Amino acid sequence: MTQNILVPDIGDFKDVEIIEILIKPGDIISKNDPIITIESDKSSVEIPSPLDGEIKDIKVNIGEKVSKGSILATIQNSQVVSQKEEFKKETTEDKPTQNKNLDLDKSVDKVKNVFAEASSKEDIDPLETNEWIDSLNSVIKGEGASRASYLLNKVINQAYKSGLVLPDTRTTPYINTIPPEAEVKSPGDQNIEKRIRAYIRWNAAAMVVKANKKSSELGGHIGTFASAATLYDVGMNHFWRAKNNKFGGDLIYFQGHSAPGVYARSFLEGRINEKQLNGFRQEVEKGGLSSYPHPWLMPNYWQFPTVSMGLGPIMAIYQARFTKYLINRGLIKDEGRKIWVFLGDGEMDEPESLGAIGLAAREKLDNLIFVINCNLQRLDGPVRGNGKIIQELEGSFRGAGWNVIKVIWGSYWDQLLAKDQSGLLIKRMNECVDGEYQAFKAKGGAYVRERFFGKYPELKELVSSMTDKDVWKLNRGGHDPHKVYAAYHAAMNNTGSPTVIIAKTVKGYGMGKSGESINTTHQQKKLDEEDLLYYRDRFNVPLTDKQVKNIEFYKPDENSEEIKYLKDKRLKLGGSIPERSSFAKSIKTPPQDIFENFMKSTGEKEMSTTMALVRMLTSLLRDKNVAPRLVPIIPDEARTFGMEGFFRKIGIYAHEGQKYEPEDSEQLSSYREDKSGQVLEEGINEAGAMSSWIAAGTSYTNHDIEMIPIYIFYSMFGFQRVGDLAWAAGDSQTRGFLIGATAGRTTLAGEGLQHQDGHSQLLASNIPNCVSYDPTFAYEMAVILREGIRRMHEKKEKIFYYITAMNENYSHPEKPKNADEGILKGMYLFEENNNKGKTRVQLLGSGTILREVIKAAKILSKEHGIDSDVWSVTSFNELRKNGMEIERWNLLNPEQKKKKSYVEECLEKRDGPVIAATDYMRSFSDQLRPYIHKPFYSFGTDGYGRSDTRKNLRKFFEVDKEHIVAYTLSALAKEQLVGSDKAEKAIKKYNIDKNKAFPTKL
Ligand SMILES: Cc1ncc(C[n+]2csc(CCOP(=O)(O)OP(=O)(O)O)c2C)c(N)n1
Ligand SMILES: [Mg+2]
Repeated sequence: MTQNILVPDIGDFKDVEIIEILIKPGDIISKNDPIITIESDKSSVEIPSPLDGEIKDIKVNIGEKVSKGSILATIQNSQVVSQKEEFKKETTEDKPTQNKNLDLDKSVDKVKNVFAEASSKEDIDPLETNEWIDSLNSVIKGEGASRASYLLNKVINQAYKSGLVLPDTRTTPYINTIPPEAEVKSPGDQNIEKRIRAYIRWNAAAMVVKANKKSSELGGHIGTFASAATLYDVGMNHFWRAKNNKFGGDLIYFQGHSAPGVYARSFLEGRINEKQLNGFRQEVEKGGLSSYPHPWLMPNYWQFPTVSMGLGPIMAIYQARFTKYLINRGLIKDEGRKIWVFLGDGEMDEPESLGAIGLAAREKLDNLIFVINCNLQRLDGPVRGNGKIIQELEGSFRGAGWNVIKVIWGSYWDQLLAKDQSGLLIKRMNECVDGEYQAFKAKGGAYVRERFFGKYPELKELVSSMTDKDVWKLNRGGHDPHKVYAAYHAAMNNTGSPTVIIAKTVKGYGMGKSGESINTTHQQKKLDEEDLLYYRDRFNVPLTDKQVKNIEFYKPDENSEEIKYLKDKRLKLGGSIPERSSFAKSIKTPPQDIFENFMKSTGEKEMSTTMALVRMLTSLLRDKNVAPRLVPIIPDEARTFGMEGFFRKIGIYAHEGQKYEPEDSEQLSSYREDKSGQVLEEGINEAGAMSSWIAAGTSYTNHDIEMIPIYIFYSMFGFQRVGDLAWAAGDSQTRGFLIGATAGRTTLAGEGLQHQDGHSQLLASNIPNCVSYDPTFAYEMAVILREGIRRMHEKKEKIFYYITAMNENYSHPEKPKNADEGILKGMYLFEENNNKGKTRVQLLGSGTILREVIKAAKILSKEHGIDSDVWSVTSFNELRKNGMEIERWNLLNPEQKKKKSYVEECLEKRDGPVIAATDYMRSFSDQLRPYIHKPFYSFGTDGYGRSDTRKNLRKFFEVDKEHIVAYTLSALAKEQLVGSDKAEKAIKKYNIDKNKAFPTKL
């Protein structure tokens, strides 16, 4: 049966132009294949075929206007499926997953005891209290933990119904989450592991001390790794699986300043040699080691730059989410890989650290494990002297929906806790604040006996048979490999939520008076002989006094038990960690003609470069190589940029699919969420979106699949907002596009000061491997975009692209002949104005202001008899880079024939002074000054933006055509190429107020 294909509901739009017809009679098409592209003044969108079949007739032509219900074509079909039915089909498939964690019976059944609470003054009937506790104990014993939890929840719900004010349950008592009876035991040989750990500790400290012997400028940290050694070792020996040809590998985000410990282990593994250790923090000569994890500097080793505190956690959360995205889109296998993230307790104060934990829980990222090393100290002093950081973090993470595992006390405490029938021990543990806990570890066993246990006679009695040394030995959980193993094991097996392990440790563990648990620990990088001898003895490192004094590294023989053990463990876990590699295949660059349409003039038709870009993306989605790899990332601005058509077309990623029928389900750009959706709609969250972009742009190494992330944002909320993440992206060798949309100080007219960006290009220029462009015309954008794909995703260059896109609609000319090379290098001759042929000027412009320059050139020519060459400068930043490099070469080769920068090549044979104008600060175009050996004037939008019309704003910032004309005449007068009266006249004619203050002062 032949049916009509109609224009579906396209929202508020009417009389929308057809810009592309993608089918012809006789084509056999499938349901949802795009058939026609329509474009309003804001966005373009493809109309999909509602059914499978053969196209019979096309009823419309390009340029024709259509509205809802217009007939587009006829099709001979099989079956029409209504959108509603489809929706139902999709949602019924996705049942919510069950939280398997509720099934605690197996482990908790073993718990013999529920710790008694200490009686307090408020307890008016302790006997009754005990009865309740006994009842609970007997349910746990007889019927298991699930039943006990069920009953308690019922009781609590009943209490809420009765209007009771219940106590705060964000936190649990200050004890380990996993009771000793439920701990899974480590299969490791603890004696060997202890020795290995001791050698790693020694070498980590030695490399810092040695570097600082050379020069105290080099710096480094000892105390951090000293506190975290066990946390890393247990992971390395038992949990972290490396990437190899059978498995994708776990991803480990190491805490930045614990790097010496990571190198020290690699040294024992034979991956790093002594010379390299001696080159710690000395990277200028080849072969040194980076201060911190920097993939840029150690590209085969480090994977994640973490040292800027707070970036590790947010990037890791989005890494875990992106891993699930790739799995749900069917691009990689689900191999149960985990993302482990090591963090300092001080670091958790960074807003970025906690800022995305809600997302991790909401998206059920059970592939994510945070380990927070709570050594209770940061750089200056205690993290929470007056409180308890562990409890605070527990509350935040539990509140957000994470699986929280506290590892507070080491095994030596187990017996004491078991013996304590009064509940006073937990009471004391709960009431002490971190400032006290820190002092306990700084001041020794006698002090702990007196200040901790001494508060209650019962507790003092509890430890009466222990020596001070024994009391001192009561260890913290994060230093106990058994406790750490049990926690890691539980984290590995948790499903349905992310896990955070909050481990209590001692900063500078083992450093003694030189730096154990004292406020200055963080800064300790020099140990004198006595300190070193103490450290050696503390961990039994088999070095002679002389070797210690020489600060020698210690590495046992290759055939030693320790080295064999350590290597065997890594072999069983699949290889080395950390290691950075990539086996991703290149993506073939789309053919030249994919952007053919954009090379032609748009005639009367006006559009913004943002619209043009979105159309290009739509074309890319038709390229079979590129389409599945595109990752459009948007922070709640799809409609601003005319991208809402993507929702229906490729879907919004949602790990649980869509559980509701969207309000606009009948519309062409309906808000369609899908488990295999392609768009990452991040909400109002630029830091998160940027983290997603980094995850996608490093997918080639972390997941061995090349992806093309395109993150589109208000340019003002780009580098300015998330500059440090952009820096980390460069370090990570992220490949992909950042699109600063609504760019320019005067194009986003009404939005005012906070929205109008006149500097993002300059911020982009700070990042060495960021290639940036400010195109004006659709064909420029097209050439740049295609080349970006070629350089990054086919040729795998270590660069990323920043392109500004505008929201001002205007018509676009045809691409001038042979412009491609210049577009990519940064400038090309757009047009020449040859009229009178006497006086000439070189006019440079970019972005929307190039159009003012073009208009100014016409005025200069027609009204003032000044000829000009108009240059479209697509990238002042790229030209600057080229200029610097050539200038340097020339200075270094004084006897050689001088090379010419590209700017020089373009301008040297052209007459007249050079005038540049952009929608950015003057420093943007000023970058070319050293390479232009002619009088040079730059005009820009220095100062705060403000609301007004584009015309008024350009006048205010003096970058409109009138100012360009007047200033050009004045510049020519200065060069004595025209009379100064001409310039004066123009200033009067255009009502330019000479007394107006410079815009930065307004
Ligand atoms: C954004 C940022 N600000 C400041 C620093 C400097 N810094 C490095 S380590 C550190 C203290 C870290 O304390 P914590 O997170 O508790 O780690 P610990 O060394 O105690 O394990 C500071 C302030 C940094 N690296 N990054
Ligand atoms: Mg700390």
